[in-house]
Amino acid sequence: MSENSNGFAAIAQAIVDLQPRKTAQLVQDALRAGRAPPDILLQGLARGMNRVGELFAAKEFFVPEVLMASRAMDAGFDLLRPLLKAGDRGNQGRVVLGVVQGDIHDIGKNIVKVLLEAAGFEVIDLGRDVPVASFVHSVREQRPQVLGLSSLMTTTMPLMAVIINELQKQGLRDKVRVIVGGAPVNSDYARSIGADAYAPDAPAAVREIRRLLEPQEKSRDQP
Ligand code: B1M
Repeated sequence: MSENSNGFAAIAQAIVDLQPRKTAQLVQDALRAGRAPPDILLQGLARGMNRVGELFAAKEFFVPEVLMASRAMDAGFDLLRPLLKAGDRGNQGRVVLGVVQGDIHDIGKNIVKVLLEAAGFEVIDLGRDVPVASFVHSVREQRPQVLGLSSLMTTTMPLMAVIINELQKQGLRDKVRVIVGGAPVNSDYARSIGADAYAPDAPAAVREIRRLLEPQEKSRDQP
C-alpha cells in the first residue's frame, strides 16, 4: 500500500473531506494491508483531526465541519478500538482519566485511553465535562496509581489546578500521580500547577505514565 494512494495520508484526507464511510473503508484497507492499528490511529486518524484543527483556526472550517470530521474520525476509530485492547501483558496499573469540567473535547483523551489499554493499563474513563468532585471521588474510591487530566481549551485548563488543589485539601494528593495533557497544556504549565507529568501526545502519555510508576514499583519492593 503506498502512502499516497490508500495509506495514512489518504485516511487523514478522508477526515478532512468529512467522509465517515470512506474513512472506515480506508481503515479497513490499511488493516488488510497489515498496517499496525496504533500507526493507523496516530498517523492516519489523529493526523487528519490535527489538520482539521488547523483549518478551524484558519476559519476555513467552522463547528459543523469539525463535528462532521469528528464523526469521520469515530467511524475509523470504532474499527480500531477492539484491536487495540490489552494483550496478555497483565495489568500495568490503574489510571483514572477524564476531560475537565466545561470541556467536551474528548477525541484526544479517547486516543490516550486506547493506547493505555493497549499497553496493559486498566483505564477508568470518567468521560468529558467531568466535575472536580467526580475526579476527587474517583481517586478516593478507585485508588488509581495515576490520574490523567485532559483539557483542550485555555478557558478550562485552570480546572486542572483546581483538581490538584482539591486533592491536596482532601489529603489525597500523595496517593496518586497526576499527568496532564491537551493542546493548550505544556510542561511549564504542568509544573506550575504541581502536576507530576505532562505529555504532548498519546504515545508520550503511555511513556510518562510508565515512568511515573517506576519509582513506586521500586519503593514498594523495598523493605
Ligand atoms: Co473545539 N475548540 N470547540 N470543538 N476544537 C478547539 C479546542 C480550539 C483550539 C479551536 C480554535 O479556536 N482554534 C478552541 C479552543 C480555544 C481556547 O483554547 N479557548 C475551540 C473552541 C473555542 C470550541 C467551542 C467553544 C466552539 C463553539 O462552540 N463556538 C466549542 C466548545 C465546547 C466545549 O468544550 N464546551 C467547541 C466544540 C468542538 C466540537 C464539539 C465541534 C469538536 C469536539 C468533538 C469532540 O472532541 N468529541 C471540536 C474540535 C474537534 C476542536 C479542534 C478543531 C480539534 C480537537 C481535536 O480533536 N484534535 C480544536 C482545535 C485544535 O486543537 N487545534 C478545537 C485532534 C486530537 C487528536 O488532538 O485533542 O490535541 P488533541 O489530543 C492529543 C494531545 O493533545 C494529547 O494526546 C492527544 C492524542 O495524541 N492529549 C493528552 C490530549 N489529552 C491528553 C491527556 C494526557 C496526555 C496527552 O494525559 C492525561
